[in-house]
Amino acid sequence: MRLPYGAVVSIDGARLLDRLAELAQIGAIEGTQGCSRLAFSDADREGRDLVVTWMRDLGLTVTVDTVGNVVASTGGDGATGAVMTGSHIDTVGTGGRYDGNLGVLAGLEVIEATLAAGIELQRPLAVAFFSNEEGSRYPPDMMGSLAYVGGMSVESVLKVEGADGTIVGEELERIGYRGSAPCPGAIPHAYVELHIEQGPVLDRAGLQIGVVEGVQGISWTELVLTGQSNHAGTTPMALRRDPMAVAAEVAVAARDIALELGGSQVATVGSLTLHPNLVNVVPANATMTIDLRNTDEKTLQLAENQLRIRTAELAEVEGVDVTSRALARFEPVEFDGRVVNQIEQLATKSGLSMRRMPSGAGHDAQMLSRICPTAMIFVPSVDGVSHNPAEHTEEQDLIAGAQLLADTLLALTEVTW
Ligand code: HGY
Ligand code: MN
Ligand code: MN
Repeated sequence: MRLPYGAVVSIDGARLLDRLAELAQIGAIEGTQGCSRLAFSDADREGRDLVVTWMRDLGLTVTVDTVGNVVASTGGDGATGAVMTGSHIDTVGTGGRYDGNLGVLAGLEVIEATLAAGIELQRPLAVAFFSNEEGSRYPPDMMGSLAYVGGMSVESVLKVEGADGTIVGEELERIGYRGSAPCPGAIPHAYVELHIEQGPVLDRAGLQIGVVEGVQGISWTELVLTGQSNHAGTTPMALRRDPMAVAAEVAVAARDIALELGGSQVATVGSLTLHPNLVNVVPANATMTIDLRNTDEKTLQLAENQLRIRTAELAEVEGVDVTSRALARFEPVEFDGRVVNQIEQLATKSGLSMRRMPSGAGHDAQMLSRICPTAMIFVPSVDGVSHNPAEHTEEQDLIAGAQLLADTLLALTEVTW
């Protein structure tokens, strides 16, 4: 039976919720509903194995590429010409159970429901999970999807060294996901990603759906501040070259710059390591990361420049040396208006409350938008909390988002660009 335009398949919400719960058991964080599955860790491998088993059980063609991206398709040739969906199943170290996982498992559910309904589609459907979306163990974030679209060579991905001193290529080999499918990967007809909002906007407004128009720009920098290790008791304050003092001032400066610029500007110092990190030793060096984001590229550059100048001034006064390394830099992305409109029309048709909005978080969709018409669907995060084991989205919102994803993917199989 051919799918008449706009007719839909109804997803099985209970099956989706069961899979989300089962996957969340892998790397579960004791006493919370969150999980920890850092990219290419044993927990990541276990999660991958479970999802690949579900994909294979549906009889899908499953490919693993040279950086570990996994694509499952109803057609014979991966994602070529397919309407594609997906996200990631790696998490931050203190992650929730929905970040990324919802998009992958909802995509799988849409395919299962479509196959069960025996609907003949004009185009194949594909669902993917991309390697290392989080980037917290191995920068940059969205590493797998960036390579998938040709934005980072396989060779440079494989040699990235993690904060823990391990190497991507070796870890991929170790967990058995250094595949042979080509990367960059096949070009889909369209890509739509379902994701939790991870912010407070929808929850505060009491809305069910975010129709995502784009993703804000991201700038990750690592600073190494080098001073002079010294005795905490005998070294007069005037003789110190204390990198921790500079790190503290840089963190406050980053926050002040974001507050002064206002709007969507955010600044985060998420990691700080001191050496030798001992109670009675003035540190030798401090390594810190700075995450700056803005929906506007010019303002993001302004924030970067202001912080760079401020850091140099603060270091100079203290006699501390600064080296900086860019860990990730992505300009703001605008999604394809045709796909955004399609989502909005179908959400309206389904009577869902919604609003258009940008994404504050990075997503694989921002990379796929380089090679095909792309957009995203958000569902609310309770209290806007994410990257936290307490991350939560209500069941009815998870199911409504997955159903809208089904409606959108199937409608896009009927659209020619
Ligand atoms: O950093 C991000 O926005 C995403 O969670 N990787
Ligand atoms: Mn995510
Ligand atoms: Mn995330």
